[in-house]
Amino acid sequence: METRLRIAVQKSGRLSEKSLKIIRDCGIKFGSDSRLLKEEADNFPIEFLYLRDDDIPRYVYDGVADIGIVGRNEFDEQDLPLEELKDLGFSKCRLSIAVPEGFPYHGLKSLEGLRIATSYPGILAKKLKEATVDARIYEISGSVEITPAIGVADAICDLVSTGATLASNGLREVEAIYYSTAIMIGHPGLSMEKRAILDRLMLRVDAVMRADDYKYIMFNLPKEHLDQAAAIIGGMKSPTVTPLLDESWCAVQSVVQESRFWDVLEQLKALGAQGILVTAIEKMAD
Ligand code: PRT
Ligand code: ZN
Repeated sequence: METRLRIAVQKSGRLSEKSLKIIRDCGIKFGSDSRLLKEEADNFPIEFLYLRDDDIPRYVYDGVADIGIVGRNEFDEQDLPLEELKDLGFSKCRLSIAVPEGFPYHGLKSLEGLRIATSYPGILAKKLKEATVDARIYEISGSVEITPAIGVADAICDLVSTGATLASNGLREVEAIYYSTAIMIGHPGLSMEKRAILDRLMLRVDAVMRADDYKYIMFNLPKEHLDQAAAIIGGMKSPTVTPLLDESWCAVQSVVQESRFWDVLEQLKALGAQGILVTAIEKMAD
């Protein structure tokens, strides 16, 4: 039987769609029928296990799955000896302390002796210990944000992305203690065959992620400004330069980091660049 790498992804929730998208962007075809527990890809030796996110680190640890995609928060909370393969960057959130409106908060010390409700007792306890704050941690698996109102806790420590949930429960976010994104984790003792499949997958994941970080840019420029333009663009390689009929001009093509894109565009305009075209890059490998 052909060896397949087994990847655990969240069955349904905040991580599901983006986890599957990144695999699909790698050119791997599958049905993604989330009613299934297990599914094989058509054109790559991997199979999917659709699970609850909380269960993913454990399944990878036990070797039921070989790799998995999970929030860093879940991975650190469970603190299992797994390999972190890649930060995938999506599903950003933070774990924050929030208190009822009117609570006088002046740093973690304000929580001394109080009750804090959270689903992340491990991460919170570590942070409180570092700050030498002695508080009582109430572990709660869901709806942490309602606990102050019903008198169960004085403050909470919960995941936040927009902050809307806290606001609608009359809570104020006072301190972020931890930041999370989705990560790919792996079983540390994969067989040689599985490791080889993983390497092939990671090459593709890297190419997809790198492409997302860059734009392809093309423009015409007076030749005399070519050196300055190359310096502005920076990047991995010198740009591709093509002569134009008008000999005092040339056409330039290059890749530009997404984060610097607007800056670069303005500076090129100021140099006299014309006909600037920008396109997304689908894949990019070294
Ligand atoms: O059913 P299953 O157990 O698989 O899913 P789940 O309900 O436990 O997890 P899910 O899908 O809610 O979250 C999965 C992962 O997404 C988390 O482990 C985080 O890594 C990440 N993530 C990103 C978030 C959020 N953003 C987030 N905002 N997880 C939860 N929230 C919750 C938060 O707990 C709070 O209730 O959303 C609410 C706050 O959101 P805002 O936008 O109002 O601030
Ligand atoms: Zn969960």
